[in-house]
Amino acid sequence: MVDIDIEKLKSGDRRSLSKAITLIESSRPQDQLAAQDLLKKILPYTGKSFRLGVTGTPGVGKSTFIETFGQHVISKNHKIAVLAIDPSSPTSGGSILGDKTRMDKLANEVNAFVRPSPTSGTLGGVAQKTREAILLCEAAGFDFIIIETVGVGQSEFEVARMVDFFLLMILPNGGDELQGIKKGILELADSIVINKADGENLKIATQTQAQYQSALQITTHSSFWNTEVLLNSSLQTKSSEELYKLFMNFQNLAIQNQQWNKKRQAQNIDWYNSLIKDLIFNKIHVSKKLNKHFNEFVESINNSNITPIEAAHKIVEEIFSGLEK
Ligand SMILES: Nc1nc2c(ncn2[C@@H]2O[C@H](COP(=O)(O)OP(=O)(O)OP(=O)(O)O)[C@@H](O)[C@H]2O)c(=O)[nH]1
Ligand SMILES: [Mg+2]
Repeated sequence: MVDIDIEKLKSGDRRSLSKAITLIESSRPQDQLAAQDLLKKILPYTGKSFRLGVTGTPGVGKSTFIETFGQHVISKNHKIAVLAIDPSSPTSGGSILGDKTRMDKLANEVNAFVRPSPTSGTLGGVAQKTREAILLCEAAGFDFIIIETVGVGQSEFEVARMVDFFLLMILPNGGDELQGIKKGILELADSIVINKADGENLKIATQTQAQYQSALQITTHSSFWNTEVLLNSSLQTKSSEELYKLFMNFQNLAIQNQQWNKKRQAQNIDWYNSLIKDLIFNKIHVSKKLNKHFNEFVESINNSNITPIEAAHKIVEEIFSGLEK
């Protein structure tokens, strides 16, 4: 069994932090118990960070941005942790390596911790584990946390629900404006960055910026913050300072407007709710009897012998039957 030295973890030891994240990602029942115990113990030391989510299509330049920006953040006396969520990695296998190689310099910094995406199949899903990993990084003294996610499946939405600031990266693309942007994502973005705004791309990036600016006018956002469309190039360090100022300004405004803690509280309750759903679902599969009935219902649904709604009611009733009296 993995044994985590909490004092070492709190002192910022990256090996202990790595081990702790491996523990929470483990699906072995005894590891899960140890993980819950660990999270309980470190909880008082969490919360003191800026949590930034970065999303965008593959190749938009997320990792390159984090590599450059991360080093800038370190120069501002922060300790930075980067966690990646890659829902496509189990099949493509490519992006994990990509993340590693494109954050080489950052990963070698003493005040940085870079962790690639966990393999899927972890209980409760990759995104849930990332929430726990955020807490572990905070307990280890990392006060600037970046979650990188490819815009695949639901991962963007899940990341938006666990960060303070959600950054959407877009490629300069004059022709097919707003294409491929999932419904609801623009509303979630606290900033939109048109990336690779350099060299020959600059002109088209400016056009793309204008398109998104007008698209934003018809979306609703929070009361205290104005979502802007910015240009970025990771080839220039000037961009890093501008974005850093933007994030710190957001934090100050959110605190002044009593929105900083409010958002985190809402995210915690949201997390709590989705955990309950996950845990109930897991219960079905750890119980031999329930699992058998569950699979029988799957067959019955396939054979049109029962409706999905009836089957779901039956399973849920079975789970709670012992508690009713
Ligand atoms: N010109 C220019 N190229 C960039 C910039 N940022 C990234 N690139 C290039 O774009 C390519 C993809 O960059 P990544 O940072 O790996 O993109 P990503 O979004 O992390 O990609 P995935 O992790 O695969 O989703 C690389 O070849 C980078 O060198 C930029 O600001 N300007
Ligand atoms: Mg990447």
